[in-house]
Amino acid sequence: MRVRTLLAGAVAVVALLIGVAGPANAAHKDGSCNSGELCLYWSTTSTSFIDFLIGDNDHRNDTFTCCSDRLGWGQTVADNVATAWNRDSDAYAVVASLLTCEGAFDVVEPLETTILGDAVRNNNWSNCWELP
Ligand SMILES: [Ca+2]
Ligand SMILES: [Ca+2]
Repeated sequence: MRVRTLLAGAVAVVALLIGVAGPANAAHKDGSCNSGELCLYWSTTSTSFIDFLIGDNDHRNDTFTCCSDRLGWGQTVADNVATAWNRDSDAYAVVASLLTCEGAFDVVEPLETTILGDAVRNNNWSNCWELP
């Protein structure tokens, strides 16, 4: 009886760990580029990035969160993004040159990875989502 209780406890712990790692638990700016997020990279997709589950009206107070061994880590996101990966399967990601998604912009289609256009590459201050 005691063994069975311990086993049940162990199974519950494993289920909890799997739950935390699952894509249904995508977390905003946690340094993991999850399904449903927009990930903005310092340069190519092998450099540091920041992951947005929701839009952000001001990139000047953000830094690249993943990963400490990658180029660009810790630098300010504003005016420093070259590549974008939209991991949402429905929404269009907008990267803009001014605050609150104003100014020049580039649109990243659902599930697309792209080098940002000249207007916003290294000239980004905010991002938002647009549903089709
Ligand atoms: Ca994330
Ligand atoms: Ca911000």
